[in-house]
Amino acid sequence: MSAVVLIGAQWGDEGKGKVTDFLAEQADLVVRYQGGNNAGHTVVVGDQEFKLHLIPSGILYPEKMCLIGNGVVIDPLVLLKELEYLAGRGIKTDNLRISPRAHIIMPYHKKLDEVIEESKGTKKIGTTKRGIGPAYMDKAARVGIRVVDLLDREEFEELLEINLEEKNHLLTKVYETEGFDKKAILDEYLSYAEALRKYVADTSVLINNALKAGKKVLFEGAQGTLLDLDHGTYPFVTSSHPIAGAACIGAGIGPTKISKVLGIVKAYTTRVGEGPFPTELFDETGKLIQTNGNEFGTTTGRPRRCGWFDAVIVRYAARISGLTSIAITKLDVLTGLPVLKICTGYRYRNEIITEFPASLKVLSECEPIYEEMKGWQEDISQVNRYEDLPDAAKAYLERIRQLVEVPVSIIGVGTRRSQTIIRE
Ligand code: 2SA
Ligand code: GDP
Ligand code: MG
Repeated sequence: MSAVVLIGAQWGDEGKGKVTDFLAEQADLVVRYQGGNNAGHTVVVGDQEFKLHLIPSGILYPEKMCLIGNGVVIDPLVLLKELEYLAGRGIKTDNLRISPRAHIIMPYHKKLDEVIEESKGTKKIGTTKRGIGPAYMDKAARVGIRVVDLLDREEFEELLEINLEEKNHLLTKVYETEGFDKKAILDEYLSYAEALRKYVADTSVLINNALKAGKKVLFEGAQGTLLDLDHGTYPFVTSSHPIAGAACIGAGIGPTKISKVLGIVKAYTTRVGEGPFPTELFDETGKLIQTNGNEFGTTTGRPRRCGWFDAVIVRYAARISGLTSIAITKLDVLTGLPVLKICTGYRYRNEIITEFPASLKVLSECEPIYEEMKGWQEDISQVNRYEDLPDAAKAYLERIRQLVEVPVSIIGVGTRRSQTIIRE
């Protein structure tokens, strides 16, 4: 491993946090490159559970450098609270570095996220309301405020004034809600600037120097491929790029530096928020998977919609990110189900589609084509060698490998580090 990118190959919550933590043991640097505190990555160490939102899941190892790249949008208050939460639980955090080029989430971004969602009525996206979309909107509109600007009082004040003029107009006149007071934001954010200053460093330089010195870097994606702004189920997506290519832009490294891309894949499918989901289950099986898999949002607590494994979307993710291997997580959750279904393609009118369609109208008419597989009844949560898995579980994994055309290198059978099967 020199530079490995780890991404979600479905709609997020595949268990990226757990696998990042597991692989971080062999890494020197762990880097977040997109998204913000919409992400929720759960890591279980011994009998302790940690929920991380902005800080890379490598932070639980005291000797690893953890970097927040330029492609991440940072809510400074959330970051400071997360640092406090970790310190309170005995975790060393002075090995964190933040890019000066990362954009800042401002109070008006969070308010706009709320009012824009509300104004959409039945067409709402189901965002986490953390201000992620509006912050990336400002970045693209070239009016965003970056960490480096926050650290410069004069620059920050000027940018804040320009932004407030526009945002207060939008909030009060278009959305008919309250605007924001400049002085209050200025005081609040300047205090965050002082608290965060010591963590700010050119993360691109740190990563490239580390790679030159032969060190190992793990890039931790947030959300998942089908939530990608370009490649996801647009407009039901997030505003960043949770795919492997984004690691280059969001961390400041060249594509030639990436050696492997690991796709994290849940043994079934989940989605939180609105938007199409062809293999969604609305029956008792769906509820059972939700309960057994504890499928509730790590950030918002919202119940996650659950469904059968969809090979069309994972094969799509394999193509978009050039996956070199996959980790299949939460296999243990399927234990006890008599029959498992895998979606191998979609029936659209008189055609069979195996490539994920761009049109949501087409997608809404797609009927999943299922292949049935035998389930297993044995408890697999203590299995640590592939050979010791029940035959039916091995057959299920093998069928996924064939359909996705990518080798399975890691299998998750529980939340703990030890509940991980490695297959070379
Ligand atoms: P946003 O807030 O603008 O990024 O929302 C846009 C869509 O992206 C989805 N999204 C997510 N989907 C899965 N997991 C996410 N993180 C949390 C978790 C979610 C939670 O780990 O469980 O706690 O609810 C995440 N973040 C964003 C979101 O649901 C919208 O569909
Ligand atoms: P992420 O956003 O991809 O990091 O995933 P989340 O942390 O939001 O959600 C995944 C959940 O599944 C977390 O609660 C993990 O502790 C849990 N998890 C991860 N891998 C496994 C596994 O192999 N088996 C079980 N039962 N739970 C797992
Ligand atoms: Mg999550």
